[in-house]
Amino acid sequence: MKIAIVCYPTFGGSGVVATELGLALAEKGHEVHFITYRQPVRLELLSKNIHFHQVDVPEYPLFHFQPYELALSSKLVDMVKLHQIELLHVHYAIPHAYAGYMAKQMLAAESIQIPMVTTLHGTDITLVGNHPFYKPAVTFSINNSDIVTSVSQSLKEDTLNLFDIQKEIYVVPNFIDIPKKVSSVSKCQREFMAKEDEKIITHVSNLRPVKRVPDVIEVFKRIQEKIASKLIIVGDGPDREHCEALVSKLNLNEKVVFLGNSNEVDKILCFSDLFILPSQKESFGLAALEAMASGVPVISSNAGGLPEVNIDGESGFLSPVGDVESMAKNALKILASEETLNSYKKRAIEVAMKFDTHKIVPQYVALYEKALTEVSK
Ligand code: GMT
Repeated sequence: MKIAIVCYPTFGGSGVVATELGLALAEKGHEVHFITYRQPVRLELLSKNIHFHQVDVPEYPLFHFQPYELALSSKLVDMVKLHQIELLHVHYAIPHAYAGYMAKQMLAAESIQIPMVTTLHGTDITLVGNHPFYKPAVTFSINNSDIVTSVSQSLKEDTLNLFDIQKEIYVVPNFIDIPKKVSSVSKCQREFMAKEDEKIITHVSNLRPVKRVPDVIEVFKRIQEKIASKLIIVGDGPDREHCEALVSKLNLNEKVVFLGNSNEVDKILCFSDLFILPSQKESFGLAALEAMASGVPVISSNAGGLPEVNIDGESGFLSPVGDVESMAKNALKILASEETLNSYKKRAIEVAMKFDTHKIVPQYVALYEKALTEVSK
């Protein structure tokens, strides 16, 4: 199959999932064309089956806002024709499903029928897409996609509750190539980060308010009162300054490290003992799955799709949003002894295996085939 993938190329779960999907499809022999404004972060190698086409939006002083959707839909039309692409898979409804629909219509006018699969990732539905400014366009784009998928059952339910949806929504969870991940780090260099007797607690996110990073710090404060430990915060975003100030206020400067954005998350997870994800909302929680796949148990909130990923009492624990006392108590339960920690680590990998690439990617391929059959009828 020749597939175009449209996504956000920056740090963030939806872009990561789209990129990993493209890589997995290419490995299976499909021809994958990434179409976006920058080469996706995790797309390091272009190969025979992987292509990248950059969407440029020329700056024109008359425009207060540069029209990215227009440039994207035109680029999609050109690339579909040039490379005989058979299917569009757009990740994140705004504005990708909208631009994809326009491209479909322009191509139909030239008698080229191409199906569009739209994958909903979370914030496109629960935070941004639900805003009255966008809602009619998001509803329209979902209803006019040939296939709609969501990354969790919880996100499917949110979508049906928040929008007037006439389409079937297929749940296809996020995934990770677990064997590849495990073999990607040969030696955990934990001595760079902590003393031998210290535990390493990690958080990875875009440090937006929805991630509740101050809760991570509050939970850590309670952990380090009982167990020698360090906290590593990976990622960057609007809450960083506020969180740095909180760390100073709580006198934790010696024990908390802000690493900023990193391409070495696997190396960091390799020497982590516990992962904290206390989000307000989380359609899936790819960061939690990545931690689990590296054998790191997860202390998380029970928001959105997190209970579908982090299984309470097995791969870690769930607590109500904002309940830092319960999160700290659960963390201490896991860290109680080496033996307990190791059993949670082992179970975290076992739970993560449900989301291995080789189990999930065939579900997308089956939906592509369904879309292609339906469009050719
Ligand atoms: O979490 C974010 O703010 C980034 C966002 C994105 O678009 O990348 O993540 C969403 O999609 C991820 C991949 O499907 C999910 O794992 C995240 O749970 C989801 N974030 C939220 O729902 C807040």
